[in-house]
Amino acid sequence: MKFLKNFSFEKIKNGLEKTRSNLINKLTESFSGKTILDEDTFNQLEEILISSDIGSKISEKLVDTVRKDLSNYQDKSFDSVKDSLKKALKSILTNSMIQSKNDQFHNDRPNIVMIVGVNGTGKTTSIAKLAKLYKSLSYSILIASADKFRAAANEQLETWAKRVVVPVYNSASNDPSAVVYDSLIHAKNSNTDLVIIDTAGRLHNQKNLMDELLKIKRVINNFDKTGPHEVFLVIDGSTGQNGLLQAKEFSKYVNLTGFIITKLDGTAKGGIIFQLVDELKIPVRFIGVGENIDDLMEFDANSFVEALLN
Ligand SMILES: Nc1nc2c(ncn2[C@@H]2O[C@H](COP(=O)(O)OP(=O)(O)OP(=O)(O)O)[C@@H](O)[C@H]2O)c(=O)[nH]1
Ligand SMILES: [Mg+2]
Repeated sequence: MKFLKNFSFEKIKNGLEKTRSNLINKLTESFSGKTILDEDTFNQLEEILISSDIGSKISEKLVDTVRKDLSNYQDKSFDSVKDSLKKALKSILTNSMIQSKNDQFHNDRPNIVMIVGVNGTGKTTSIAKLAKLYKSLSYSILIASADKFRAAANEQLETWAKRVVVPVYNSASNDPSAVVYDSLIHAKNSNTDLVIIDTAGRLHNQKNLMDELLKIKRVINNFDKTGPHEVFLVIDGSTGQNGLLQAKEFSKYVNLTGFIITKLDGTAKGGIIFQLVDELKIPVRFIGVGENIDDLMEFDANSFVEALLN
């Protein structure tokens, strides 16, 4: 991982504090002191997993795995349960995820990254955080200000971009696609490595706004038939099951290449990540664990699960 410099297990652990303590406290209560694990305990395990939004289907599968593992283990302590659970959770994430390489771009410049999602999930602030990460790899970056819907969207973007000293492309046009096209030309002329496109928040039932995404995609495609190279859906981790719906709806319009799951620090329902990956077969690429500029982490299945059950 190239972002290792920014990577902090401690931060992930702190960010997942609420999800972890929900899980660990309940698990400890259920399992401590038990030498025989009866059906009742396994049922409790399933309930605990469901309460962190891991989903009933996956929770059932996980419990089956733990039951099977434990019948083979000599040691039927809580630590064994945790070990088995960790293994099973990691395999959900690694089985379903295509190998995603956050630090590898194709050679033709600019690489085009589109950021989409419903209102207020953390798109704009995550873009600044992403820009900082990519800047640390010495990429030159331009952020396209293509949210023409919300008042003062551009000012907010400018403020965040200033903090990471990355230029923002904006124009007088009210048409997001026109801003995107102009920004790509500008990036090409200035030999910029990476264009990150900020888009307006939209709900899947706002047909005109969803259609606008198609138009932006077409404009990018006309500029470079291999683009957009990445389309990240930003999901607020605390919205739970609704995140699944968002992912399914946005997938109908754009070819999502990854998720950015934000606000994990504010929720006990971080288990939603397992459902998203399992059901949509789209990888989580970054996670947001706080409001500061360094609080976006590259997603790593191993660290995530370790932090969750530490
Ligand atoms: N605690 C916490 N807050 C976050 C995180 N990511 C974003 N936020 C906050 O979420 C709020 C909304 O963030 P924005 O980046 O403006 O969201 P947006 O998706 O661009 O919003 P719209 O453009 O209105 O759709 C801000 O107050 C952010 O600081 C995170 O990982 N943790
Ligand atoms: Mg925004």
